[in-house]
Amino acid sequence: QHGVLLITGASSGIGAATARAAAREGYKLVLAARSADKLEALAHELGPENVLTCELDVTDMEQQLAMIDQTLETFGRLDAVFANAGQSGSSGGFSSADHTTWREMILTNVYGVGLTLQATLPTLKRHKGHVLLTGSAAGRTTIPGSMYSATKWAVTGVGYNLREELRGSGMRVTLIEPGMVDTPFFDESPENALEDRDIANAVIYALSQPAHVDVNEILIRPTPPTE
Ligand code: NJP
Repeated sequence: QHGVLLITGASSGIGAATARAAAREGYKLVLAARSADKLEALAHELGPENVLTCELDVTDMEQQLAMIDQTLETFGRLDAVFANAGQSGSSGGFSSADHTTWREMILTNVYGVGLTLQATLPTLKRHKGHVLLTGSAAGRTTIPGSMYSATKWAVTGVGYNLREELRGSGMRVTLIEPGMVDTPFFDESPENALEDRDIANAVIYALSQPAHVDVNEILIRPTPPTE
């Protein structure tokens, strides 16, 4: 019995793959994203009795607070949160990228993560809970002219600063840093990419360690092609 795991951005890609892996491990799940229909389909697949779906835009604090209320009504506790929802914006460099995509991307990737933390931490603290964040390999290396990369540097900072805030609380913080993953994040499948379940495996690894083991960061990149 592993307790209750809440996943944002659970409607596709890494979040949905993590939901599938965690369901196999015996977690009860709270699945959140904007696409209610996709969440319902996933809940149906996983067995609705152990799954709560929440329609959530991570940039809306009222919806975040409603999600935590529903979680407590349904399961009575919360043990882990995977703040994974994120978006990419246009590339092209700071001088020429389409800046109109920046606002929503920054709000989702940075502000949205902060709101998920603020909404869930009071409840998580009761059970010495575990916070996992989807940062990125792009959040510790550079992609020339990429505002997306900059948002993920911010997520790296959130992870480090949160760990300091929670020092001594018995809580754990894990930063998951994927390289290229073949998910609906990209309009076309990238070459030489990881699969969503590769990242899900890393999340399960961090979650399933004993209480005295705090997996701080996992950086996962695809193996470079041999030719
Ligand atoms: O992509 P995708 P990934 N409020 O598009 C949700 C990071 N990452 O699995 O709301 C709430 O399949 C969206 O759901 P919906 C990436 O930055 C990826 O690859 O229904 N939810 C969907 O469930 C992101 O942080 C790669 O549209 C919102 C999910 O987010 C995370 O991995 C590499 C939302 C996105 O799923 C998952 O992305 C890397 C909002 N406002 C990091 N906006 C990669 N794929 O290569 C979006 O280093 N969502």
